[in-house]
Amino acid sequence: MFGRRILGGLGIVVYASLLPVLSIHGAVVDPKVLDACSGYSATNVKTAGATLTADLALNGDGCAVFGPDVKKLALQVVYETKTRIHVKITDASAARFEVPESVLPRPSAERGISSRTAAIQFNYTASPFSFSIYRTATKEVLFSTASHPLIFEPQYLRVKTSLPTNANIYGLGEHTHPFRLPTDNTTLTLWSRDAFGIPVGTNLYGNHPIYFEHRTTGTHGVFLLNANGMDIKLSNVGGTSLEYNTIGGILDFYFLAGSTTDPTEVARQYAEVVGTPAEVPYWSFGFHQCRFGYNNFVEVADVVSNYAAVDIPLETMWTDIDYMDRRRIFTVDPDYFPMNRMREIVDYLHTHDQRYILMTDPAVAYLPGDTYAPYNRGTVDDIWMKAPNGSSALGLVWPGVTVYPDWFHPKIAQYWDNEFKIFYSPTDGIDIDGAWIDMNEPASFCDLPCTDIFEQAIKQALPPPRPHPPPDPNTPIFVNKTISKRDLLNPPYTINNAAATGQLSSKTAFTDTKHFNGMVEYDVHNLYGTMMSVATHDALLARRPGLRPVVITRSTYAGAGKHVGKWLGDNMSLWEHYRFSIAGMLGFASVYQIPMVGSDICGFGGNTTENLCARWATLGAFYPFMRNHNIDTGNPQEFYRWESVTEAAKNAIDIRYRLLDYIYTTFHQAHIDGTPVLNPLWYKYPKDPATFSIDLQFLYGDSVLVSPVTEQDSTSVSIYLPRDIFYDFKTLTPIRGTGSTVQLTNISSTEIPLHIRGGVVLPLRVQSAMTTTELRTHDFEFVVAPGTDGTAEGKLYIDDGVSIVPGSSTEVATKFRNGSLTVTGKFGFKTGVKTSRVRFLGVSKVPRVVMVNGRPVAKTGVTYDKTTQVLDVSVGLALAEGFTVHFV
Ligand SMILES: *[C@@H]1O[C@H](CO)[C@@H](O)[C@H](O)[C@H]1NC(C)=O
Ligand SMILES: *[C@@H]1O[C@H](CO)[C@@H](O)[C@H](O)[C@H]1NC(C)=O
Ligand SMILES: *[C@@H]1O[C@H](CO)[C@@H](O)[C@H](O)[C@H]1NC(C)=O
Ligand SMILES: *[C@@H]1O[C@H](CO)[C@@H](O)[C@H](O)[C@H]1NC(C)=O
Ligand SMILES: *[C@@H]1O[C@H](CO)[C@@H](O)[C@H](O)[C@H]1NC(C)=O
Ligand SMILES: *[C@@H]1O[C@H](CO)[C@@H](O)[C@H](O)[C@H]1NC(C)=O
Ligand SMILES: *[C@@H]1O[C@H](CO)[C@@H](O)[C@H](O)[C@H]1NC(C)=O
Ligand SMILES: CC(=O)N[C@H]1CO[C@H](CO)[C@@H](O)[C@@H]1O
Repeated sequence: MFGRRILGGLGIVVYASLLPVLSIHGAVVDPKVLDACSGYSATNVKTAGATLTADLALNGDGCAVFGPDVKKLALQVVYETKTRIHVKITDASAARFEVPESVLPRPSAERGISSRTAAIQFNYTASPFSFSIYRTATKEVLFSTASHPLIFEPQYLRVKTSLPTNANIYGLGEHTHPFRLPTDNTTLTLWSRDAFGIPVGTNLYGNHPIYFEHRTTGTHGVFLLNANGMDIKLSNVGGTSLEYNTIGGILDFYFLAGSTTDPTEVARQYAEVVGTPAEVPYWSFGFHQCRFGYNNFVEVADVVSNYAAVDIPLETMWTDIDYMDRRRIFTVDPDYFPMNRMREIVDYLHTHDQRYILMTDPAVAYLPGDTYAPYNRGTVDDIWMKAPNGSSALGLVWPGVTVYPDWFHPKIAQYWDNEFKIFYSPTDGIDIDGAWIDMNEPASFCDLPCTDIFEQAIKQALPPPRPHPPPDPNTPIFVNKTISKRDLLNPPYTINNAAATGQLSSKTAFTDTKHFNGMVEYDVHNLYGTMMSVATHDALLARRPGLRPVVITRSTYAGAGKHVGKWLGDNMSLWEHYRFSIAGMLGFASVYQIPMVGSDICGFGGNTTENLCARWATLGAFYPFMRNHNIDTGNPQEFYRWESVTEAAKNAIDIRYRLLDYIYTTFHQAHIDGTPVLNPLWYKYPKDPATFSIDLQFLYGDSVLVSPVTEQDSTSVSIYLPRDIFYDFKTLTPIRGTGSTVQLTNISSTEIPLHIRGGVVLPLRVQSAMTTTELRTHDFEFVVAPGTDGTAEGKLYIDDGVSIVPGSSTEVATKFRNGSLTVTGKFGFKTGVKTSRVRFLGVSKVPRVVMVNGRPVAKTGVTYDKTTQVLDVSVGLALAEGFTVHFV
């Protein structure tokens, strides 16, 4: 779903992506003007334990580039853990907006930390004030503002650090850029935007001001905890640099030491700040089908039957806004999607171990004096965002003129929970299994200056509003005007917002809109999607207490992964977007701690093709969140529409499902400590510069290398294999990587090249299934793929798959050394399944003897294939205790 404009209701879509990217917005400031500012001087520097404080006084009159410079700042530096330094610079004399703790709780500092034992150090120069962060052991400087003065004005803050030439920078999303960001003149703008198509290099839905920088000497991270609109500029002019330009808030940096050997350390350290991802139910890794444009309940039911007819596993059916009565949330269209028939569909799905998910947008149709209960109840509770004069702030979204829920209102949780309880009631509503939330930037279709929103609703043919609405009966009068010295609509520094006119309020809520707690949209805009995510997560939890909610959102802020998953938004059915999906996904899964992520398979906008859809089905099977979805004006693209796509989907889902416990285990680890679910190659080969920019291959978990064919109608692909041992996933034969590219040819559109990275014991289900419920009844096999040192290790985590606090779990550790696999662990969760066999890869000769638990295995239980070097050993033991398999 997306916020496009339909011109004259004719279904003409404006494809922004097809136009050249023009930088028509954004402040153009000569860097020399900024660098000539005189900055601040540090005085009154005090250190106490792990804390340093200082006053920063403006040198002279400042430079007043975008307003008067703040005269006196307060600096606080805290060594919070051995690997984290928190640097905070605020206005010493006045409170400024900071991201509320309710949205992003701050990590606490560990006790007994001292700068002497920390992995990184804060260093500063008193005048003009600058600071740097360096590695304690090597003195290597990681961040330094030395060449660029600090600028701190009411609506403009600037910090600029020097970087190594052509630095390897990852993160700073959400954007459509290569995973390794180009440092040459790149602006990353953070301002939630309802973006249709794939506007390369523009601001998109979410905001993650975190970057990881990788060097062969180590990987570190920098998180700027600031939610205001900002441009982050990477440049190679006068040496590579990174510059923050933000229009509000404070400078609140977390420096993460990362590690000199393991890049994934920095991911875990970032998780310590923003939280680890929510655990998701096992079923949510099943295959999802969705589209915009299912016209009625019959079509929805047909899709379910059609998938069953061709034996493609369909776990979850979805419906877009089509189901709503005049596109009003919490309603069904009585003629097209009548409640009794919808309930019949949901019942059918549930009795077949399948699930159902519906879209919910935040905007509520503005219908004073009508019988639309969600509007009336919200009005009684007075929970809408407010215009500066105190009346409800209006937006223009799918149902026409709307109001927006204020996620800061103290009654909002009660309101949202109640609406979910009523409409999604298991007894007389739609008993959904998860929620899909969209348009939560929040989006508005009103074109600025938006002087007559009702007229625009008519012009844009959005469901017909009344021409002259009565005023809201509760509109307060004689309300004192908010007095703000800030220009909330058009601040002096213009961030590079790509929305229509480029003004902050373009295509979204007005930035002078007020929240219950007095905060203004100018400051909290970028938090809206995340706050709706939390409210929706909690509303689902209230419906089904104790069970892990599934919420898939479009807009996110740092920390959203603690509550929800995310789809990459409204992409197009283009090869370019198929390729971009990997970089987009790596950002969320490997950096931003939102690993339940995927892009619309086969593409959302435009029409897909058979070849693209087949390839995308195979790539999509390695997205953590696997969903096919498309636009109402596009041709249908369910996998069963073409024979080759049917076969591609079956093949890929077969592999995905057999690997599902492996990825579920990886996800569990991510939930515990933030270990990435997906890995760019450089996370595992940090000393190999050839891996730093690879974003067309990635590791699913730690050990399954995915290398899709990336070009239209091609059957070959050049892949990079680092210096290591790999095993072809299909044949299981060993392949030596030599640190060079390898050409793979004759890859049918129903296949995807996969390799197991040596050093792992993979747990696989022996066979796939039509539902994940059935899958959980199938036995396991362990595939032992030794690394270059001849050893391998693995893990397997199983619980009931749905409970937030599972009563029991099975946690298996596998270890292979010198011909011997030991399987140990605790087996608290009764899986009811067996380990049917163990497959040892890269075994160079027939073993003389094979033993399970010290007893020789009968000849019939052992097979050895000389060509593939695979040794299969039957085990047949219940997965309820440890065992060993040994061969000589
Ligand atoms: C710390 O900063 C001072 C300048 O104030 C500089 O002389 C010194 O080299 C810096 N130390 C490190 C390790 O970067
Ligand atoms: C940087 O990019 C902008 C927008 O594409 C362009 O206008 C500008 O000339 C570029 N600057 C340099 C130094 O290349
Ligand atoms: C409040 O301001 C809005 C525009 O933001 C305007 O449409 C509305 O009529 C005003 N209401 C009152 C009561 O002045
Ligand atoms: C407006 O402000 C004045 C002075 O601060 C105060 O006395 C009055 O109660 C306020 N009115 C409202 C409606 O809040
Ligand atoms: C898709 O193709 C159909 C014809 O098969 C055409 O009518 C439709 O406009 C196309 N849709 C898009 C979004 O390009
Ligand atoms: C390509 O693969 C197919 C099987 O998928 C096989 O029949 C055919 O011989 C192969 N062609 C070449 C040139 O290797
Ligand atoms: C490996 O196993 C062989 C044969 O069982 C034995 O001779 C050798 O000592 C073992 N090596 C190690 C390092 O355990
Ligand atoms: C608006 C947009 O471009 N959305 C997404 C389209 O798809 C690519 C890849 O799937 C994403 O990176 C974009 O964010």
